[in-house]
Amino acid sequence: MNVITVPTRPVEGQRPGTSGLRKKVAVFSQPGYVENFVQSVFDSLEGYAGETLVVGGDGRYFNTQAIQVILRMAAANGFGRVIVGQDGILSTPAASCVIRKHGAFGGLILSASHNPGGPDGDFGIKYNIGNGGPAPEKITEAIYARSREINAYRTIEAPDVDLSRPGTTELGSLRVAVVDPVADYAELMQQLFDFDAIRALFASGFRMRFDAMHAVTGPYAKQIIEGMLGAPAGTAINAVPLPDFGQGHPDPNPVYAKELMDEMYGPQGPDFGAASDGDGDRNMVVGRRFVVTPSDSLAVLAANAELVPGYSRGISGIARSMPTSRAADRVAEALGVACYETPTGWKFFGNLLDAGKATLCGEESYGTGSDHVREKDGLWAVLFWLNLLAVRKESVEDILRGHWRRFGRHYYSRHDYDGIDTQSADGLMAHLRGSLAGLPGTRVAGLAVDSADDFSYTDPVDGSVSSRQGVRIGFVGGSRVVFRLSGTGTEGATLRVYLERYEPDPDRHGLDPQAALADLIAAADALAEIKSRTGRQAPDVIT
Ligand code: VG1
Ligand code: CO
Repeated sequence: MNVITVPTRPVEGQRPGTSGLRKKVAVFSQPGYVENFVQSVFDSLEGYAGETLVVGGDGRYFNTQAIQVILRMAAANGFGRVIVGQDGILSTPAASCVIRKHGAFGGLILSASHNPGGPDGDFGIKYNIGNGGPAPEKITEAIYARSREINAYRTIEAPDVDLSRPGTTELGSLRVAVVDPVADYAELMQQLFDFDAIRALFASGFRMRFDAMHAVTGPYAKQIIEGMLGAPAGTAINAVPLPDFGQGHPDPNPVYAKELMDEMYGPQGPDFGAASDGDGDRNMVVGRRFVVTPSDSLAVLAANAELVPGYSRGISGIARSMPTSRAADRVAEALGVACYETPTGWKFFGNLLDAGKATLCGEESYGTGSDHVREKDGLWAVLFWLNLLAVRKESVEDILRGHWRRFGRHYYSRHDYDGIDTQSADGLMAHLRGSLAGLPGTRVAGLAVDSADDFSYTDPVDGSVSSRQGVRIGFVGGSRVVFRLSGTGTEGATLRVYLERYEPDPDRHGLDPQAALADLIAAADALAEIKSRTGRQAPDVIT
């Protein structure tokens, strides 16, 4: 094997964000760009000689080109084996599953998740460690530091590997195993959920629609929901991964999953609807004419976990990202288990899961998961819901209404302002941070401020500190507004405003969420001067 050392120079801005490096395809396809980043990753790791690397992506444009580059570089850098999904496909949770099951050293996942794909769309690379989860900040910072001083990368001269057929080939001294991307994952799902009960549910005429949004979960949903669980053919729609996701925005929320929402709210809608994102780690769950917020979904799964075989012995704890509503906290309290509040991004759950401190995790951004892998897992959440529906024999709406009667309801919404000018966004956050000390005890838009801070997290396992993770303003009575800037966007800045109000009174559980949150929306604008600083009169996306 002839290893070539290619001289290179650092490129600007290869700093991994909330989940990996995400840029426009045009940026990723510059000569040497992928090579620089991948070499920076390898240079930041130790002890991988002869070890296994898992590689796969969500099928978006540039996926297979990047994979071929990675295979040659993995060979040149001394990995012993690469496990790669057939056609370059591996959903994010499936990659996590494969890393764990085969004891891999780590994995490279090619995805920009819910961001649009295609030649004008986005691409991304994320490194996951041996527990199957996203690299912690210590590693991503080392990768970034390395990318700023890199002067050479290693590769070999070799033809492309045929990814279209399962089997093993040699690439220099590297063994490349092309595997069925669904098999290991499907086996794990079978261990966690009562497939017989779900099969009986479908056999009884229960109707479901799963929208894969032309992204990676199509093959998984076809094989598991239609194949193994016997749902009628056509239950999974948009189920062939396309390089441009059919020109869509593969983000499973009521705004972008419009096709599914129209059907769920139409005449004779199915009993249950679900969708997943570009790389398969997000999920949206919908009943007939009834949306479930991700924060509520986490709380419901936690409250009912013992009904599902994989969690029948109970859960050890719950973890949620800071902006996620506190609906899960109430369940944790009732169950007598701990509830952890972490910064945004799945990497912060890894230590808690590894230490057995938490079993279930969730984020308001349509992310739910458990200790079965170390990523959020879209299809897992859908199967969990199916298992609950099969056991409880109630509608999604009835389950939620029962939950709110027991625990109270957390009205919740996120307002996103996309593609705003970076300077205005930074100015807005600086202004907010500067005002924090004077806020408690004052009134904003008629609401009494109780607390104000910039969230800082100390990892209870390794003691690492992550500061400046989002501005939180608490009001007397328990309502909350949170502000932070996105770490996954590729154009300008995205301001996220998270709004939450707790309502214990069951007679007031039927309000429209935006109406229920109206005074908080006004307070958010007064606090952050959103309209005047961004020039926007309204959010681009409300979820
Ligand atoms: C967003 C979400 C966050 C999620 C991240 C990655 O990050 O808010 O909860 O973990 O995307 O999700 P940000 O920094 O843009 O708010 V995925 O499905 O894109 O890997
Ligand atoms: Co995703």
